[in-house]
Formats: sequence, C-alpha cells, structure tokens
Amino acid sequence: MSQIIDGKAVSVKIKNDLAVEVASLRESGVKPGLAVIIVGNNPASRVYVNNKKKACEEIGIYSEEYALNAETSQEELINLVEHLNVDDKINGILVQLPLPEHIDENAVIQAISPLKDVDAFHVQNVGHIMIGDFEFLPCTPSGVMELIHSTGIEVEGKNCVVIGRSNIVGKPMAMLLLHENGTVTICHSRTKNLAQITAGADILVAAVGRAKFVTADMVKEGAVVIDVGMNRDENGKLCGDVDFEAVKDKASFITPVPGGVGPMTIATLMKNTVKAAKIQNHME
Ligand code: BQF
Repeated sequence: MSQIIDGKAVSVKIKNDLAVEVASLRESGVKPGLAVIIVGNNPASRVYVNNKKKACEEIGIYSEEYALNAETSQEELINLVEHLNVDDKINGILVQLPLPEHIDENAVIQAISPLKDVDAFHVQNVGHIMIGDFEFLPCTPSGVMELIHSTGIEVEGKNCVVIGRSNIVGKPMAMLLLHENGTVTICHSRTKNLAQITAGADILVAAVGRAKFVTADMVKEGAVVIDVGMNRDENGKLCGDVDFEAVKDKASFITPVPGGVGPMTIATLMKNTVKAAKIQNHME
C-alpha cells in the first residue's frame, strides 16, 4: 500500500503563507497584480483560468482577465502583452496555452517581459533554469519538487525517470531533478524499452498526456510516482497518466488526479507573482 500525496493540502498551506506575506506587502504599499490572457473558448482553458483567478482572490493578489475572441490576431495579442509589460499595476503576465492555430505561441511568449514572466517560459528564464540560477521556477515542475520534498525522500543519487519532453513540463522537470543531484532519464514517444527504463525508477514523473499510460508493470516496488496528466477516461472522468488503482499498491507514494500536481501548479504561479512584485519593487 502506498501513501497518497495530498497536493491540495500542500497547496492550501502555501497559499495561506502567501496570503500572510501579501498582507504585509500591502502595508508597505506593494500590491501584487497578475494579468491573465485567454484567447478563444477552450473549455479546459476556461477552467484553468478560473482556478488562477480564484487563487489570486484567496491570497489578496489583484488580477485582471483579458478574454479575447478566437479570431484575435497575433499582432493584437502581442500589442496587449507589450501594454501590460509597462503597466505598473501588473507584476505578472500569464498567457493561457494553447493559443489558436493561427498564432505563433513562441512569438507571444518571447514578447512577455522576462521580469513579468511568471510561467518562466521566456528563453531568458529558461536559460536561468538551465544554469540553476532560479528567477522564476516553472510552475508544474516546481510544484512536483515540493510534493517530492513533502514525502521526506531525498532526490540525491536516486534514479529519476521523466516521461515526456515538453518545454512546459518534461524538460524543466528533468533539470530541477538534476539540480538536486538525481540521476535523470528523459523518456518520450521514440524511447525503446520504455517499461524497462521506468521500472528502474525510484522517482517516476509521468507527463505523457495519455490516460492510464503508466501501468503497474512499468513501476518499481516502492517507487515515488508523480502523475502530471490531466486526461478524460472512457467515461469522461478526469484521470491522470498513471493507472492509479493498479499502481497505488506498488508505489511508496503516489499523487492522485485530481488533487495532486494540479493545485501545486497554481500555488507556484501565485508564489512567482508575489516574487515578481517584490523584484519589481526592489525588495529582492
Ligand atoms: C486539481 C494544464 C494541461 C494543459 C494546460 C487543480 C488545475 C488542474 C487540476 C489547474 C493545467 C493543469 C493548468 C487541479 C492549470 C493544472 O485539483 O487536480 C488545478 O488549473 N491547472 C493550465 O493552466 O494549463 C494546462 C494542463
């Protein structure tokens, strides 16, 4: 039997601590502000944006939402970003991904001021992460690290396997594990003998984007299993990349979906927004 890592509970503690910090920042006249931009009407994106706005409210962070229609041009979107880059009420800018097909996501991300890039997707911040000089931590990988820390298990010297190589999760995830002296393997769709590699993992992070992809035979007895997936199963029910029911009897610790990594992604975003406000007000 494994212990279920309660990401929701860990995120609530982080948000409570941030609320205290934000209250004291306000006393010194600093009011953290986040701008959230959503383009089009992807229902999942709408849920994520609402989660982010709600977290801001809970903590006392000022937030603005820009809901643009699906036909918005890349130029209009970049104009908005450039306007927010110089808006003093705004410390963090978040462009909800994915963007509609006709917009070059990378062009938009690179238009965000690196000082306001609370998702840490700008190449300048990616570079900081690469050399271990952290400015903003990437939201989901940082949340995963906190969940691993909550188990009391050390990353140093462990075999860490990340399934998935996206710029948003897989690559920065591998880097954070490496910075803590894990021995890191990144697997992806072209990996041969995947099950054999994952079965050697002391710490397994699944960021594949396929429902119940990680089965019990792919997991080592006693492994820490972190599920980054957000999928719908055959009954339309929210589920992760890990076959939770089968794997939970083999893992020492496992994250559930929902209530695992997801809430931690939001908590890190809030941390980054408070940090951005402090940096922009010369307090850090
Ligand atoms: C929970 C995301 C895939 C692609 C783009 C809490 C969130 C999700 C789940 C959430 C995600 C996933 C976000 C839970 C933000 C995480 O209780 O389990 C919060 O809002 N997330 C996103 O902004 O973009 C995504 C997943």
